[in-house]
Amino acid sequence: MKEADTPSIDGEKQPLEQRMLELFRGRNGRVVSGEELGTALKVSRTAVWKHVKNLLSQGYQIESVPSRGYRFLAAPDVLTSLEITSGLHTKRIGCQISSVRETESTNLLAFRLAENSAPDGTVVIAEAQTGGKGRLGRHWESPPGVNLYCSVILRPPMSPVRAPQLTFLSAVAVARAIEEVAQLQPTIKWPNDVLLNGRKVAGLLNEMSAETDTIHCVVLGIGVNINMERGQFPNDLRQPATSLFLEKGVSINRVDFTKALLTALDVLYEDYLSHGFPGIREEWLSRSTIQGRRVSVSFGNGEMVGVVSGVDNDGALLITRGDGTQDRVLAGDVTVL
Ligand code: BT5
Repeated sequence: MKEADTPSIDGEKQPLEQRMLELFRGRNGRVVSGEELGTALKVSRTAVWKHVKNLLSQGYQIESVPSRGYRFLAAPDVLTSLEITSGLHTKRIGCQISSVRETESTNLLAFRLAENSAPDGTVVIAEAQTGGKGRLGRHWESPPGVNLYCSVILRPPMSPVRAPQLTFLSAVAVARAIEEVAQLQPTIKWPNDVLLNGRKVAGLLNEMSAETDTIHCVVLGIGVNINMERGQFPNDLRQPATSLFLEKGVSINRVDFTKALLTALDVLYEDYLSHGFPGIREEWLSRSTIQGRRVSVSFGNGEMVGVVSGVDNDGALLITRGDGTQDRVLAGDVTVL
């Protein structure tokens, strides 16, 4: 599971090992003989052992019981494509999953895969990022083994001007996954923060490759702090941050969270392709903390103060100023006053 020079989907051996895992799991910890595995998977007993060794090298705990076979003990707490694909029933999102131990940024890796024709719905996941990206060249803290760093390649057949709507789609998907897996109530702050009790638990960085009227691909970059502990956050964050673990008080299974997120993205993306933005905008607004609030928005070289009166069809924030005039803001940082 190392990142190759030319990125590729790490799935060649996967279907067989996936079926092997499913067989083991169906036995609930009982011993399965090598012969039975070989017959079910249509491979020799030597090949069975080779695949068991592969699973062991990925951190699965499988006991060899002399003269009887193998007993599955536990799956590793790692975000491998093997673990995530097992039991994932999505139509498009996660049709291919590439998981790596470490990369500079999953968004960069996703663009490299997209250049090599990775299909709509391809997902890239890393256990750690050495150069995780926020917006405007900012850094995203990405320690190994505790969080989720993923990027989803989308190729929606639509005009590039609609691409900002997909940030709303990913924010709603993250919020739904948090509710489902951690039973917590997140809120969303325009344009790309998901918060728990006012602290940032997830950030979104959507990037696009496009020509005037055609999208080549949009990469939805999603970082969620899952089991990050207080001491793992740097002191100089722009706003208070948290993790699902810190809010909930118990650690959250990262594989379950990732599956819930990919499922939510899949449902929302299908809905978006068939019915457009209105449903997503409505859900986003219902989860937003800034509707009707007086805010200051800073962007590039300026600042604007006013009351948030909504979000338009392009995903722009609508700000009503003191004199009643309305402005549209497409990018910036919002502070509630
Ligand atoms: C974001 O930017 O919130 C977008 C973050 C996107 C990260 C994902 S991870 C997978 C994919 N691959 C990437 O390389 N990126 C995406 P922004 O709104 O600019 O917020 C960045 C600011 O959040 C930083 O300047 C810090 O102050 C703060 N920050 C950094 N790491 C954080 C963390 N883990 N949790 C909360 N806040 C953090």
